[in-house]
Amino acid sequence: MNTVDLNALAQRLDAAAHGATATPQLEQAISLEQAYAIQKLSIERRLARGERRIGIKMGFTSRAKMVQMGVSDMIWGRLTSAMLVEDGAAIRLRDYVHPRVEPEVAFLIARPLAGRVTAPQALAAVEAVAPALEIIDSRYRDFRFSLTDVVADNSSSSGFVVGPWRSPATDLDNLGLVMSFDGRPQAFGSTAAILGHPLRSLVAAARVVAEAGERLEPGDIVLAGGATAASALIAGTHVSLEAEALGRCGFHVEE
Ligand code: OOG
Ligand code: MG
Repeated sequence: MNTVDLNALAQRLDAAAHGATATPQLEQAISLEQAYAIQKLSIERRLARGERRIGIKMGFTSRAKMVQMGVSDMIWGRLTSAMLVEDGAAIRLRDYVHPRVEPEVAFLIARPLAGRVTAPQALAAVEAVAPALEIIDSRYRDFRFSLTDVVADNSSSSGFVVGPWRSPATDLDNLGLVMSFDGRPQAFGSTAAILGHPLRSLVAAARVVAEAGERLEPGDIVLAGGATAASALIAGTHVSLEAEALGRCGFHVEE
């Protein structure tokens, strides 16, 4: 275990993401702690290129996602400014390896939040909530990975679109979600699929960042996790999410 070159693996995963080229699954067995260390080192490479840290994403917070990927532990990853796609903007398929999209909910943080908090305490730290689409892109060949592989690969973070921000008083319990490709429904879900209530994902986010010695900062965005299985992106399509009580967001996919 001690012979794992964390920096070399971080560099390899960062290069795969930056160059939009697939890399083989990690050949060595690594611990979860080492996987998060690789993730942190790979993000430091992005920050060194001028990207800013803008929040975190939670993963495998719904059964649908766990079943699709065969991973049953919650994971998290870091979001940077380069991953933010403006609502309504276009992305280019060639900038990714094999991107997929999934419907999510986003929280905007108003006050520092970290550690073991209750759902009301977490909600009190929220400035606003919004519908969101996460563009995930595993840097691993065939989009296949183990738990530690995906954590090292920043939990497949590659892009995200956030819709209009709404009052944190918006009740997030069991809101219908429809993700469409060119107006045709592609996936149906509910915010209740996210740990029963998306706020539980924020509670978990506060705990995991604290375990990493960090905290959620004012202005941070937290993605609660996909409510449905992810769908592969197709060039020439318009992807949209219609979320009950939250509104819509979307983006175009170019070649
Ligand atoms: C890992 C990322 C999981 C989610 O919302 O559950 C995730 C993956 O599926 O590649 O983003
Ligand atoms: Mg996700």
